[in-house]
Amino acid sequence: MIDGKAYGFFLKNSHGMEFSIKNNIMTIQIIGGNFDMYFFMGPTMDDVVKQYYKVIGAPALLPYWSLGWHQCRYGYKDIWEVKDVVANYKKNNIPLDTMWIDIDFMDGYKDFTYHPQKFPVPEVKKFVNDLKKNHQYYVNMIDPAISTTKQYGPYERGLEKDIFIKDKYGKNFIGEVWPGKTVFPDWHHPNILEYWTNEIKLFKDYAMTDGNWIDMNEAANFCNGACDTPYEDAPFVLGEFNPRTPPFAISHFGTGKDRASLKTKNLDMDATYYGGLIDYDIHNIYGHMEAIVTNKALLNIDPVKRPFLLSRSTFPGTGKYAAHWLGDNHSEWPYLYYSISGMLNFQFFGIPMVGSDICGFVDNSNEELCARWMELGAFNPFGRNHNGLGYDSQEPYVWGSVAEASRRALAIRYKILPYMYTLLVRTHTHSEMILYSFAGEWPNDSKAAGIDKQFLMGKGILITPVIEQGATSVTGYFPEGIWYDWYTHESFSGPTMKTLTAELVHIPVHIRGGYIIPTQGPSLTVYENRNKPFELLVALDASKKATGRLYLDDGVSINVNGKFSEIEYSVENGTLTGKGTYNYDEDQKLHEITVLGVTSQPSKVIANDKEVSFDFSKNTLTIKNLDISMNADFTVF
Ligand code: MIG
Repeated sequence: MIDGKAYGFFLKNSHGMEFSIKNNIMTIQIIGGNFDMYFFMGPTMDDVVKQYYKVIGAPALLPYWSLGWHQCRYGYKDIWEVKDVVANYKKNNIPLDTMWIDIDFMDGYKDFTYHPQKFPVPEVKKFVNDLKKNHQYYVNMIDPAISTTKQYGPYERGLEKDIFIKDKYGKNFIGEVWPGKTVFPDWHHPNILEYWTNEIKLFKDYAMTDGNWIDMNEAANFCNGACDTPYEDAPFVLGEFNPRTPPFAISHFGTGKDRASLKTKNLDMDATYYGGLIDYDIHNIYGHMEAIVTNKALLNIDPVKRPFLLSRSTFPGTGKYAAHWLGDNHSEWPYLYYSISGMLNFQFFGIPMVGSDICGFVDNSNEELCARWMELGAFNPFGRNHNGLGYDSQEPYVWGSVAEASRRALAIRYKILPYMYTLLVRTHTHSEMILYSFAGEWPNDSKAAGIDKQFLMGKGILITPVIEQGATSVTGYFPEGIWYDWYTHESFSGPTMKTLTAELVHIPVHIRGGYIIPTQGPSLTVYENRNKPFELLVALDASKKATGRLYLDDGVSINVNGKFSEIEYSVENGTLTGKGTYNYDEDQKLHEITVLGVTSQPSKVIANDKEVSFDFSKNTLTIKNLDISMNADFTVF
């Protein structure tokens, strides 16, 4: 940002590179490829993002259910423990849409297998059926590396198709990952899609998954280069290009003198892909290519439904194929804080469906941290509690206060799901974002520019999380406009700094004057939520105006065949209107409208030509028991 104007630049290059900033000068050192640069001239942050998405591709159309709550951990010991987790969520009245299983389900950590004792297929099948009955979902993990165990189908079939990455000598490149010695699929191979589709299909025949998680796809390797042909790096010779000794050592596992060789925990730089490509040139797109191939494989298997993928490694454009989580964080307060800027960055990067490992991955979490993290987590676009191997359980019901904090914050999330889903779809259709930063939204407000502890969900809801240990209040900045407390509907005007009390189970949330938020529920699953009547929360600005919108479709089809509705709401001159195009047949009706910021009591309220009863107190007008169709225009004044 310069003088309130936003601009961006994108260097499209898959080579190793290093950026450094010293004395306000940025130096970029790249070890190969083209100098393919784009400049985006804004002038708003939203424009820059739109311009960038135009180059890299807009985010994927994701299923509605993926906005529900997700639970995961590394280290669930068997399928019975996983079932208990689902049951405990229900017992504690905490919403849960999707249950995840990490590599623990695998037999010897081999992809596409289930452990015969701990995760026997018939039990997993029953688990999946029970989830289906409750309209809940199941996602599990696929790592790229394929075990070289003899008689292991995915390996044997891959050998037959000859689709693994080769080493310098032309034989399959051997690394090591969780299952021991492995080979790596070559995503550039013309037969890879057929191979990968078949493996995933066979795997899904054991137990149907609703999505997959692709991890370790940097590609990570436990050896430094090939395990079977290790070598020492030779010194760089001027005038001779050798991928094993690049002319400039970018920072890799260390900086300065400690920079490691690029093969460290990696493939060899001369590991070779189809057509002679070497890892030196395309290392950085390994995960991106896996996301593309896996997305296509899921579509081959089910051409109707929107694929849901979560990828650890990403590249510009990956958002078109997968969501992302911020990777292995620690169960410590600073990581709660960093997760905010992490999520905001990924809005710009084209993967707006993003979240952190809620309550923390590495180390034991604790009651206070986990309560605060669940509160903020409720406003992560991708909301998933995830824990590392061997650490204390941290599901939200483990501590009473965390359960309560989760129920309260997730009640808001589920209530605003129609609003969030509209945001999610518009990332795909209009290159918009889900979360917005203060810097982008108030470019001419110098105080807003420095705010990295608060953010907006859409443009109408402001989140002020507590991210400090021991705090029972939080000071936030509220830019120009009217701000309404989510819970009490009390309002105040910005710009102002405000200290808000926030007991352990409370996260401050404000509605921005000028916005109309469509809501439903809250319930404990997305499915139940969608079977609840709609309400509108109208927050008037100083000129007594407000706008909002709602997008509706079946939430799962990749091609909705024109069956969607888009409604624009607006309040002007004391009249609320809903106008739209209606091609999705919505059963639920609009039952309630709450208008915040009404200064005098109206003498009567007329909804679609009929006089209706209302309540008025403390500048809030509430109209209940309405029965307005979601499939037609309406007027209320
Ligand atoms: O080396 O699959 O980032 O989320 O739980 C660990 C086990 C491999 C790393 C992922 C993490 C996941 C874990 N994986």
